[in-house]
Amino acid sequence: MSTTTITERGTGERQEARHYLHPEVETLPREQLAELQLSRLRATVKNAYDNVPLHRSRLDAAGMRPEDIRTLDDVQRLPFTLKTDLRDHYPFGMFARPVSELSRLHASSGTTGKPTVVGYTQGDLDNWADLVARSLTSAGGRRGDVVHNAYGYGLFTGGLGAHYGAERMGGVIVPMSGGSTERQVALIMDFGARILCSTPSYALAIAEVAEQQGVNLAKDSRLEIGMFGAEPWSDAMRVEIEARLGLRAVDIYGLSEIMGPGVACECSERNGLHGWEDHFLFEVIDPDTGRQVPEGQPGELVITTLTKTALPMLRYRTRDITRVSTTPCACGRTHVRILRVTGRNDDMLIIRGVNIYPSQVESVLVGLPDVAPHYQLIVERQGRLDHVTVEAEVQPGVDPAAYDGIARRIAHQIKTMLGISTDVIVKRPGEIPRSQGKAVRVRDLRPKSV
Ligand code: DLL
Repeated sequence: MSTTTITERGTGERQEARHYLHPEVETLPREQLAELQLSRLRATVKNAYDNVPLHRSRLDAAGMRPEDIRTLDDVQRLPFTLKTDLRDHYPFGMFARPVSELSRLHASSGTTGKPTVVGYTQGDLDNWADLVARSLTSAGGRRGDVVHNAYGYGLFTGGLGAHYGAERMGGVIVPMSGGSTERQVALIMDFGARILCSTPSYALAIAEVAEQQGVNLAKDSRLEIGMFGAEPWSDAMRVEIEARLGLRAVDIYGLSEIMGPGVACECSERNGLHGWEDHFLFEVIDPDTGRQVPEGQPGELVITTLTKTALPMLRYRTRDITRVSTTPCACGRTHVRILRVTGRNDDMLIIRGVNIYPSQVESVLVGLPDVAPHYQLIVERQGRLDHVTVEAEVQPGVDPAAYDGIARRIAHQIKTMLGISTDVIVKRPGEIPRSQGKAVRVRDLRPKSV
Protein backbone atom coordinates (compact mmCIF):
# COMPACT_ATOMS: atom_id res chain seq x y z
CA MET A 1 0.00 0.00 0.00
CA SER A 2 1.38 3.39 -0.93
CA THR A 3 1.62 6.51 1.18
CA THR A 4 -0.82 8.17 -1.21
CA THR A 5 -3.53 5.71 -0.24
CA ILE A 6 -2.91 6.52 3.39
CA THR A 7 -3.17 10.27 2.80
CA GLU A 8 -6.42 9.79 0.94
CA ARG A 9 -8.07 8.42 4.06
CA GLY A 10 -8.76 12.06 4.87
CA THR A 11 -10.88 12.90 7.85
CA GLY A 12 -12.55 9.63 8.53
CA GLU A 13 -15.58 9.00 6.33
CA ARG A 14 -16.27 5.37 5.52
CA GLN A 15 -13.05 3.88 4.25
CA GLU A 16 -12.50 0.88 2.10
CA ALA A 17 -8.84 0.57 3.01
CA ARG A 18 -8.04 -1.70 5.93
CA HIS A 19 -4.51 -1.17 7.05
CA TYR A 20 -4.48 -2.23 10.67
CA LEU A 21 -2.62 -5.33 9.65
CA HIS A 22 -0.41 -3.52 7.15
CA PRO A 23 2.96 -2.82 8.66
CA GLU A 24 3.51 0.12 6.25
CA VAL A 25 1.60 2.65 8.30
CA GLU A 26 2.97 1.41 11.61
CA THR A 27 6.55 1.52 10.37
CA LEU A 28 6.30 4.65 8.24
CA PRO A 29 9.51 6.70 8.46
CA ARG A 30 8.88 9.58 10.87
CA GLU A 31 9.24 12.27 8.19
CA GLN A 32 6.46 10.65 6.16
CA LEU A 33 4.37 10.23 9.27
CA ALA A 34 4.82 13.96 9.93
CA GLU A 35 3.69 14.81 6.37
CA LEU A 36 0.60 12.67 6.83
CA GLN A 37 -0.09 14.31 10.20
CA LEU A 38 0.26 17.79 8.76
CA SER A 39 -2.25 17.22 5.97
CA ARG A 40 -4.68 15.63 8.40
CA LEU A 41 -4.17 18.35 11.00
CA ARG A 42 -5.09 20.98 8.41
CA ALA A 43 -8.24 19.06 7.50
CA THR A 44 -9.16 18.63 11.18
CA VAL A 45 -8.73 22.32 12.00
CA LYS A 46 -10.82 23.20 8.97
CA ASN A 47 -13.54 20.76 10.01
CA ALA A 48 -13.54 22.23 13.53
CA TYR A 49 -13.50 25.83 12.29
CA ASP A 50 -16.23 25.34 9.70
CA ASN A 51 -18.59 23.26 11.84
CA VAL A 52 -18.09 23.88 15.57
CA PRO A 53 -18.96 27.42 16.76
CA LEU A 54 -16.79 27.11 19.91
CA HIS A 55 -13.67 26.22 17.91
CA ARG A 56 -14.40 28.93 15.36
CA SER A 57 -14.77 31.64 18.00
CA ARG A 58 -11.62 30.52 19.83
CA LEU A 59 -9.59 30.40 16.63
CA ASP A 60 -10.94 33.81 15.61
CA ALA A 61 -9.99 35.19 19.04
CA ALA A 62 -6.49 33.75 18.60
CA GLY A 63 -6.32 35.38 15.16
CA MET A 64 -5.91 31.99 13.50
CA ARG A 65 -7.42 30.50 10.37
CA PRO A 66 -7.11 26.84 9.33
CA GLU A 67 -4.76 27.85 6.49
CA ASP A 68 -2.31 29.29 9.06
CA ILE A 69 -1.30 25.72 9.94
CA ARG A 70 1.89 25.41 7.89
CA THR A 71 4.00 23.09 10.02
CA LEU A 72 3.25 20.63 12.80
CA ASP A 73 4.73 23.13 15.28
CA ASP A 74 1.83 25.45 14.47
CA VAL A 75 -0.36 23.15 16.57
CA GLN A 76 1.05 25.04 19.55
CA ARG A 77 -0.80 28.15 18.38
CA LEU A 78 -4.16 26.40 18.70
CA PRO A 79 -6.22 26.95 21.86
CA PHE A 80 -6.61 24.02 24.27
CA THR A 81 -9.89 22.12 24.67
CA LEU A 82 -10.95 21.04 28.17
CA LYS A 83 -13.38 18.48 29.54
CA THR A 84 -15.50 21.37 30.83
CA ASP A 85 -15.99 22.51 27.22
CA LEU A 86 -17.86 19.27 26.52
CA ARG A 87 -19.94 19.71 29.68
CA ASP A 88 -20.67 23.35 28.90
CA HIS A 89 -21.89 22.42 25.42
CA TYR A 90 -23.92 19.41 26.57
CA PRO A 91 -25.11 17.38 24.80
CA PHE A 92 -24.14 17.94 21.16
CA GLY A 93 -22.67 21.45 21.01
CA MET A 94 -19.14 20.30 20.10
CA PHE A 95 -20.20 18.00 17.27
CA ALA A 96 -19.13 18.91 13.77
CA ARG A 97 -21.98 16.95 12.20
CA PRO A 98 -25.73 16.91 12.84
CA VAL A 99 -26.77 14.07 15.13
CA SER A 100 -28.79 12.52 12.31
CA GLU A 101 -25.50 11.87 10.45
CA LEU A 102 -23.93 9.99 13.35
CA SER A 103 -23.95 6.27 14.04
CA ARG A 104 -23.31 6.12 17.79
CA LEU A 105 -23.15 8.11 21.01
CA HIS A 106 -21.19 7.27 24.17
CA ALA A 107 -21.15 9.18 27.45
CA SER A 108 -19.23 9.36 30.68
CA SER A 109 -21.05 8.44 33.87
CA GLY A 110 -20.95 12.09 35.00
CA THR A 111 -20.41 11.70 38.73
CA THR A 112 -20.46 15.47 39.09
CA GLY A 113 -23.05 17.37 37.10
CA LYS A 114 -23.70 16.66 33.46
CA PRO A 115 -22.05 13.74 31.68
CA THR A 116 -19.82 14.32 28.69
CA VAL A 117 -21.25 13.01 25.44
CA VAL A 118 -19.18 11.91 22.46
CA GLY A 119 -20.38 11.01 18.95
CA TYR A 120 -19.08 9.01 16.00
CA THR A 121 -19.86 8.84 12.29
CA GLN A 122 -19.72 5.41 10.66
CA GLY A 123 -16.27 6.39 9.37
CA ASP A 124 -15.14 7.27 12.91
CA LEU A 125 -16.35 3.87 14.13
CA ASP A 126 -14.47 2.17 11.29
CA ASN A 127 -11.25 3.93 12.24
CA TRP A 128 -11.79 3.06 15.90
CA ALA A 129 -12.30 -0.65 15.12
CA ASP A 130 -9.15 -0.54 12.95
CA LEU A 131 -7.11 0.96 15.76
CA VAL A 132 -8.30 -1.52 18.38
CA ALA A 133 -7.61 -4.35 15.90
CA ARG A 134 -4.16 -2.86 15.33
CA SER A 135 -3.61 -2.65 19.09
CA LEU A 136 -4.68 -6.25 19.67
CA THR A 137 -2.50 -7.41 16.80
CA SER A 138 0.55 -5.50 18.01
CA ALA A 139 0.10 -7.16 21.41
CA GLY A 140 0.17 -10.62 19.79
CA GLY A 141 -3.50 -11.20 18.94
CA ARG A 142 -4.38 -13.01 15.72
CA ARG A 143 -7.29 -14.14 13.57
CA GLY A 144 -9.28 -16.91 15.23
CA ASP A 145 -8.39 -15.94 18.81
CA VAL A 146 -11.25 -16.24 21.29
CA VAL A 147 -11.45 -12.80 22.92
CA HIS A 148 -13.20 -12.69 26.29
CA ASN A 149 -14.37 -9.11 26.72
CA ALA A 150 -15.09 -8.17 30.34
CA TYR A 151 -15.04 -4.41 29.78
CA GLY A 152 -18.42 -2.92 30.60
CA TYR A 153 -20.83 -2.64 27.66
CA GLY A 154 -23.06 0.40 27.41
CA LEU A 155 -22.24 4.08 27.45
CA PHE A 156 -18.64 3.34 28.58
CA THR A 157 -16.40 3.03 25.51
CA GLY A 158 -14.48 -0.01 26.82
CA GLY A 159 -16.98 -2.77 25.98
CA LEU A 160 -18.06 -1.82 22.48
CA GLY A 161 -14.62 -0.43 21.61
CA ALA A 162 -12.87 -3.73 22.36
CA HIS A 163 -15.79 -5.66 20.82
CA TYR A 164 -15.64 -4.21 17.33
CA GLY A 165 -11.84 -4.13 17.36
CA ALA A 166 -11.66 -7.83 18.18
CA GLU A 167 -14.14 -8.62 15.41
CA ARG A 168 -12.17 -6.47 12.98
CA MET A 169 -9.04 -8.42 13.85
CA GLY A 170 -10.83 -11.62 12.94
CA GLY A 171 -11.18 -12.70 16.57
CA VAL A 172 -14.11 -14.59 18.08
CA ILE A 173 -15.61 -12.16 20.56
CA VAL A 174 -17.28 -13.27 23.80
CA PRO A 175 -19.31 -10.18 24.82
CA MET A 176 -19.38 -10.75 28.59
CA SER A 177 -19.30 -7.20 29.99
CA GLY A 178 -18.44 -6.81 33.71
CA GLY A 179 -20.01 -8.73 36.61
CA SER A 180 -21.16 -12.35 37.14
CA THR A 181 -17.58 -13.15 37.95
CA GLU A 182 -18.12 -16.88 38.56
CA ARG A 183 -19.64 -17.16 35.11
CA GLN A 184 -16.69 -15.25 33.63
CA VAL A 185 -14.35 -17.89 35.05
CA ALA A 186 -16.46 -20.75 33.69
CA LEU A 187 -16.69 -19.26 30.19
CA ILE A 188 -12.99 -18.34 30.01
CA MET A 189 -12.33 -22.03 30.63
CA ASP A 190 -15.13 -23.52 28.49
CA PHE A 191 -14.71 -21.28 25.42
CA GLY A 192 -10.91 -21.40 25.51
CA ALA A 193 -10.25 -17.65 25.55
CA ARG A 194 -6.72 -16.69 24.45
CA ILE A 195 -7.21 -12.98 25.11
CA LEU A 196 -8.83 -11.35 28.15
CA CYS A 197 -9.94 -7.72 27.91
CA SER A 198 -10.76 -6.00 31.23
CA THR A 199 -9.55 -3.38 33.64
CA PRO A 200 -6.49 -4.63 35.54
CA SER A 201 -8.39 -4.44 38.83
CA TYR A 202 -11.21 -6.59 37.45
CA ALA A 203 -8.69 -9.09 36.04
CA LEU A 204 -7.48 -9.54 39.58
CA ALA A 205 -11.06 -9.98 40.84
CA ILE A 206 -11.56 -12.70 38.21
CA ALA A 207 -8.34 -14.40 39.33
CA GLU A 208 -9.48 -14.26 42.93
CA VAL A 209 -12.91 -15.77 42.25
CA ALA A 210 -11.30 -18.51 40.16
CA GLU A 211 -8.99 -19.37 43.05
CA GLN A 212 -11.95 -19.46 45.45
CA GLN A 213 -13.67 -21.89 43.06
CA GLY A 214 -10.57 -24.05 42.91
CA VAL A 215 -9.92 -23.17 39.27
CA ASN A 216 -6.30 -22.57 38.33
CA LEU A 217 -6.54 -20.14 35.40
CA ALA A 218 -2.77 -19.81 35.20
CA LYS A 219 -2.31 -23.53 34.65
CA ASP A 220 -5.52 -24.80 33.14
CA SER A 221 -6.93 -21.99 30.96
CA ARG A 222 -5.80 -21.10 27.43
CA LEU A 223 -5.31 -17.44 28.29
CA GLU A 224 -2.13 -15.98 26.81
CA ILE A 225 -2.71 -12.23 26.51
CA GLY A 226 -4.44 -9.66 28.74
CA MET A 227 -5.42 -6.30 27.25
CA PHE A 228 -5.72 -4.20 30.38
CA GLY A 229 -6.43 -0.50 30.66
CA ALA A 230 -8.96 2.22 31.55
CA GLU A 231 -7.18 2.91 34.86
CA PRO A 232 -3.61 3.38 36.09
CA TRP A 233 -1.81 0.22 37.22
CA SER A 234 1.70 -0.37 38.43
CA ASP A 235 4.37 -2.78 37.18
CA ALA A 236 4.04 -4.63 40.47
CA MET A 237 0.35 -5.17 39.68
CA ARG A 238 1.33 -6.43 36.24
CA VAL A 239 3.61 -9.08 37.76
CA GLU A 240 0.85 -10.13 40.18
CA ILE A 241 -1.81 -10.42 37.45
CA GLU A 242 0.52 -12.35 35.15
CA ALA A 243 1.34 -14.85 37.87
CA ARG A 244 -2.28 -15.42 38.83
CA LEU A 245 -3.76 -15.57 35.34
CA GLY A 246 -0.81 -17.10 33.48
CA LEU A 247 -0.83 -14.57 30.64
CA ARG A 248 1.18 -11.69 29.24
CA ALA A 249 -0.39 -8.45 30.45
CA VAL A 250 -0.40 -5.60 27.94
CA ASP A 251 -1.32 -1.99 28.66
CA ILE A 252 -3.93 -0.32 26.44
CA TYR A 253 -4.80 3.36 26.80
CA GLY A 254 -7.58 5.58 25.57
CA LEU A 255 -10.24 8.05 26.54
CA SER A 256 -13.77 8.68 25.32
CA GLU A 257 -13.22 12.32 24.43
CA ILE A 258 -10.59 11.26 21.90
CA MET A 259 -12.07 7.92 20.79
CA GLY A 260 -12.10 5.19 23.47
CA PRO A 261 -9.66 2.28 23.97
CA GLY A 262 -6.93 1.95 21.33
CA VAL A 263 -5.50 5.47 21.25
CA ALA A 264 -2.22 3.84 22.31
CA CYS A 265 -1.16 0.30 23.12
CA GLU A 266 1.93 -1.65 24.07
CA CYS A 267 3.42 -3.97 21.46
CA SER A 268 4.92 -7.27 22.54
CA GLU A 269 8.17 -5.45 23.45
CA ARG A 270 6.23 -3.63 26.21
CA ASN A 271 8.50 -0.63 26.43
CA GLY A 272 5.90 2.08 26.18
CA LEU A 273 2.52 2.30 24.46
CA HIS A 274 2.65 3.14 20.75
CA GLY A 275 0.47 6.19 20.27
CA TRP A 276 -1.11 5.77 16.84
CA GLU A 277 0.18 8.91 15.21
CA ASP A 278 -1.59 8.52 11.87
CA HIS A 279 -4.81 9.30 13.80
CA PHE A 280 -3.62 11.47 16.70
CA LEU A 281 -1.10 14.19 17.37
CA PHE A 282 0.45 13.87 20.82
CA GLU A 283 2.06 16.63 22.87
CA VAL A 284 3.31 16.68 26.45
CA ILE A 285 2.95 20.02 28.21
CA ASP A 286 3.79 21.56 31.54
CA PRO A 287 0.31 21.73 33.13
CA ASP A 288 1.11 25.06 34.78
CA THR A 289 2.56 26.99 31.83
CA GLY A 290 0.79 25.14 29.01
CA ARG A 291 4.11 24.94 27.12
CA GLN A 292 5.47 21.77 25.54
CA VAL A 293 8.19 20.07 27.59
CA PRO A 294 11.28 18.49 25.97
CA GLU A 295 10.91 14.88 24.87
CA GLY A 296 11.31 12.48 27.78
CA GLN A 297 10.22 14.97 30.46
CA PRO A 298 7.02 14.24 32.40
CA GLY A 299 3.97 16.36 31.81
CA GLU A 300 0.31 16.34 30.80
CA LEU A 301 -0.62 14.48 27.65
CA VAL A 302 -2.45 16.67 25.12
CA ILE A 303 -4.07 15.03 22.10
CA THR A 304 -5.37 16.45 18.82
CA THR A 305 -7.47 14.10 16.69
CA LEU A 306 -6.43 13.84 13.04
CA THR A 307 -9.19 11.78 11.46
CA LYS A 308 -12.29 12.23 13.64
CA THR A 309 -15.21 13.66 11.70
CA ALA A 310 -18.04 13.93 14.24
CA LEU A 311 -16.02 15.24 17.15
CA PRO A 312 -12.73 16.80 16.10
CA MET A 313 -10.67 17.64 19.18
CA LEU A 314 -8.06 20.37 19.14
CA ARG A 315 -5.36 20.03 21.81
CA TYR A 316 -7.49 18.15 24.32
CA ARG A 317 -5.99 18.31 27.81
CA THR A 318 -6.24 14.75 29.08
CA ARG A 319 -5.01 15.51 32.66
CA ASP A 320 -3.00 12.26 32.31
CA ILE A 321 0.64 12.49 33.36
CA THR A 322 3.23 10.68 31.27
CA ARG A 323 6.43 10.97 29.19
CA VAL A 324 6.99 10.17 25.52
CA SER A 325 9.87 8.90 23.43
CA THR A 326 10.38 8.82 19.65
CA THR A 327 13.46 6.61 19.75
CA PRO A 328 12.91 3.48 17.65
CA CYS A 329 11.24 0.44 19.19
CA ALA A 330 12.69 -3.03 18.65
CA CYS A 331 9.38 -4.08 17.07
CA GLY A 332 10.07 -1.78 14.11
CA ARG A 333 7.07 0.46 14.69
CA THR A 334 7.95 4.12 14.35
CA HIS A 335 5.01 5.57 16.25
CA VAL A 336 5.78 7.48 19.44
CA ARG A 337 6.06 5.52 22.67
CA ILE A 338 3.97 6.85 25.54
CA LEU A 339 5.33 5.64 28.84
CA ARG A 340 2.78 4.16 31.19
CA VAL A 341 0.29 6.70 32.51
CA THR A 342 1.08 6.87 36.21
CA GLY A 343 -2.01 8.80 37.15
CA ARG A 344 -4.20 11.77 36.46
CA ASN A 345 -3.39 15.27 37.53
CA ASP A 346 -6.72 15.26 39.41
CA ASP A 347 -5.70 12.15 41.39
CA MET A 348 -2.37 13.52 42.52
CA LEU A 349 -2.20 13.89 46.29
CA ILE A 350 0.06 16.43 47.93
CA ILE A 351 0.95 15.08 51.33
CA ARG A 352 3.06 17.57 53.28
CA GLY A 353 4.58 18.85 50.09
CA VAL A 354 5.23 15.43 48.54
CA ASN A 355 3.35 14.66 45.32
CA ILE A 356 2.14 11.09 45.03
CA TYR A 357 -0.22 9.08 42.86
CA PRO A 358 -2.24 6.12 44.15
CA SER A 359 -0.36 3.85 41.73
CA GLN A 360 2.87 4.61 43.60
CA VAL A 361 1.33 3.35 46.83
CA GLU A 362 0.16 0.33 44.85
CA SER A 363 3.74 -0.43 43.75
CA VAL A 364 4.78 -0.52 47.40
CA LEU A 365 1.86 -2.66 48.60
CA VAL A 366 1.71 -5.24 45.83
CA GLY A 367 4.26 -7.93 46.38
CA LEU A 368 4.73 -7.36 50.13
CA PRO A 369 4.48 -10.69 51.96
CA ASP A 370 1.00 -11.44 53.36
CA VAL A 371 -0.49 -8.32 51.68
CA ALA A 372 -3.20 -8.71 49.01
CA PRO A 373 -3.25 -6.42 45.95
CA HIS A 374 -6.46 -4.63 47.00
CA TYR A 375 -6.32 -1.21 48.65
CA GLN A 376 -7.95 2.17 49.09
CA LEU A 377 -6.52 5.50 50.20
CA ILE A 378 -8.59 7.72 52.46
CA VAL A 379 -7.64 11.36 52.24
CA GLU A 380 -8.69 13.73 55.04
CA ARG A 381 -7.86 17.21 56.15
CA GLN A 382 -6.19 17.41 59.57
CA GLY A 383 -5.82 21.05 60.49
CA ARG A 384 -4.27 22.66 57.42
CA LEU A 385 -2.60 19.49 56.20
CA ASP A 386 -3.77 16.56 54.15
CA HIS A 387 -3.52 13.15 55.73
CA VAL A 388 -3.68 9.71 54.11
CA THR A 389 -4.87 6.48 55.65
CA VAL A 390 -4.03 3.37 53.65
CA GLU A 391 -6.55 0.56 53.88
CA ALA A 392 -4.78 -2.64 52.86
CA GLU A 393 -5.95 -6.21 52.89
CA VAL A 394 -4.17 -9.37 53.99
CA GLN A 395 -3.87 -12.55 51.97
CA PRO A 396 -6.27 -15.33 52.96
CA GLY A 397 -5.07 -17.43 55.89
CA VAL A 398 -3.01 -14.76 57.66
CA ASP A 399 -3.34 -14.93 61.47
CA PRO A 400 -5.16 -11.80 62.82
CA ALA A 401 -2.47 -11.60 65.51
CA ALA A 402 -0.07 -10.60 62.73
CA TYR A 403 -2.18 -7.64 61.46
CA ASP A 404 -0.48 -4.99 63.64
CA GLY A 405 2.97 -6.02 62.54
CA ILE A 406 1.88 -6.01 58.88
CA ALA A 407 0.43 -2.48 59.29
CA ARG A 408 3.72 -1.24 60.75
CA ARG A 409 5.69 -2.87 57.96
CA ILE A 410 3.49 -1.25 55.28
CA ALA A 411 3.75 2.21 56.90
CA HIS A 412 7.52 1.86 57.13
CA GLN A 413 7.85 0.74 53.52
CA ILE A 414 5.68 3.64 52.25
CA LYS A 415 7.74 6.10 54.30
CA THR A 416 11.00 4.66 52.94
CA MET A 417 9.92 4.43 49.30
CA LEU A 418 7.66 7.47 48.91
CA GLY A 419 8.71 9.72 51.78
CA ILE A 420 5.24 10.16 53.28
CA SER A 421 3.83 9.22 56.66
CA THR A 422 0.54 7.34 56.56
CA ASP A 423 -1.75 5.53 58.95
CA VAL A 424 -2.36 1.97 57.83
CA ILE A 425 -5.45 -0.10 58.56
CA VAL A 426 -5.17 -3.78 57.77
CA LYS A 427 -8.43 -5.42 56.72
CA ARG A 428 -9.54 -9.01 56.49
CA PRO A 429 -9.61 -10.82 53.11
CA GLY A 430 -12.49 -9.56 50.96
CA GLU A 431 -13.15 -6.39 52.99
CA ILE A 432 -11.85 -3.92 50.41
CA PRO A 433 -14.54 -3.45 47.72
CA ARG A 434 -13.77 -5.21 44.40
CA SER A 435 -14.41 -3.42 41.13
CA GLN A 436 -16.08 -4.73 37.99
CA GLY A 437 -14.72 -1.80 36.00
CA LYS A 438 -12.52 1.05 37.12
CA ALA A 439 -11.39 0.55 40.73
CA VAL A 440 -12.04 3.31 43.26
CA ARG A 441 -8.60 3.83 44.77
CA VAL A 442 -9.17 7.09 46.64
CA ARG A 443 -11.92 8.10 49.07
CA ASP A 444 -11.52 11.82 49.39
CA LEU A 445 -13.12 13.07 52.62
CA ARG A 446 -11.64 16.58 52.43
CA PRO A 447 -14.17 19.40 52.56
CA LYS A 448 -15.03 20.52 49.02
CA SER A 449 -13.63 23.95 48.28
CA VAL A 450 -16.30 26.43 47.23
O1 DLL B 1 -11.23 4.31 29.99
C1 DLL B 1 -11.24 4.02 27.61
C2 DLL B 1 -10.57 2.71 27.76
C3 DLL B 1 -11.33 1.56 27.87
C4 DLL B 1 -9.19 2.62 27.74
C5 DLL B 1 -10.72 0.35 27.96
C6 DLL B 1 -8.56 1.38 27.83
C7 DLL B 1 -9.32 0.25 27.95
P1 DLL B 1 -12.69 6.90 29.83
O2 DLL B 1 -13.69 6.21 30.65
O3 DLL B 1 -13.07 8.14 29.13
O4 DLL B 1 -12.15 5.95 28.71
O5 DLL B 1 -11.46 7.18 30.79
C8 DLL B 1 -10.28 7.74 30.28
O6 DLL B 1 -8.94 6.61 31.96
O7 DLL B 1 -7.92 9.78 30.68
C9 DLL B 1 -6.97 7.90 31.93
O8 DLL B 1 -7.02 8.75 33.06
C10 DLL B 1 -7.56 6.55 32.30
N1 DLL B 1 -6.92 5.48 31.53
C11 DLL B 1 -7.36 4.86 30.42
N2 DLL B 1 -6.48 3.91 30.03
C12 DLL B 1 -5.44 3.95 30.92
C13 DLL B 1 -4.22 3.22 31.06
C14 DLL B 1 -11.52 4.74 28.90
N3 DLL B 1 -3.88 2.23 30.24
C15 DLL B 1 -9.25 7.88 31.37
N4 DLL B 1 -3.39 3.59 32.08
C16 DLL B 1 -7.93 8.39 30.84
C17 DLL B 1 -3.71 4.58 32.95
C18 DLL B 1 -5.71 4.97 31.86
N5 DLL B 1 -4.86 5.27 32.86
